[in-house]
Amino acid sequence: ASRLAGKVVLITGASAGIGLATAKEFASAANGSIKLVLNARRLDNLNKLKSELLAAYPSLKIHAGVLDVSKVDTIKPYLDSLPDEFKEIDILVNNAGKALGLDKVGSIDPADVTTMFETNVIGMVAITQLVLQGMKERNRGDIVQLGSIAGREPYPGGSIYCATKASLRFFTHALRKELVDTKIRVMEIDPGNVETEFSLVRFKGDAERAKSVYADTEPLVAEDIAELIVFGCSRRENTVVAETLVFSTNQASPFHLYRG
Ligand code: 8X3
Repeated sequence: ASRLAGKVVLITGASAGIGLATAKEFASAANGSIKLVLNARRLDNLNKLKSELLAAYPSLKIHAGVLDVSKVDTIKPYLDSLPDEFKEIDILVNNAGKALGLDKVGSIDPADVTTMFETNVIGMVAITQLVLQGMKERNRGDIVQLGSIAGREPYPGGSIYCATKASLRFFTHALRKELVDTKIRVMEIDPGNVETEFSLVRFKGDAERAKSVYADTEPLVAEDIAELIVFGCSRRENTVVAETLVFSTNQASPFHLYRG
């Protein structure tokens, strides 16, 4: 835990799911001795999280602000507006991302194609480029990339989402190679099914359909992934947990999901 002390951690998409759980896990692992820069599209949820965390860990420093990474022109002004004590980002968690629909090619709403690529790829690349500048100057920092089994094994109905996560994967691995002569670590975590708002978003609010994804299984929960993120970031500085494929015990691929 002391390896995390005093670090500045920026988490995108921190208002729910894996992002929210990761904020809590960093706060807990560092016992409040950490600075969190939390952003998402919804400020009310972030403010709720902020007061909850500050009540539990009074020594925490938290900056909560609105950011939609898919609006790339807003990223630099957002980063420039951070108060000085939050400006030097040590850990960037690229968590914001989404799947929309399970439609087959030929029937995919072009707006969904654009939104998925803009959020999962274009926005992720844009914030990474900006945050990396300071990391390079300081010759330290961790970049944690939320990939997916979908980026390794494409499945029918997931063409666009899978393509965005495969893009993230190749971007991430090229980046690690570019940074091999630095102290900057690049980590990728590829989860299978995790029960969050992910499926509710994918099915555009259809709660029943979203629930059926996890029916009769014991899916991973957001905290499981948060623990792995914090584990990676709290290794000795010479250790890079380069990539982690993580399933619930019921799952072995997008196509192998045991429903007991
Ligand atoms: C989430 C995993 O397989 O539901 O990224 O697309 S999957």
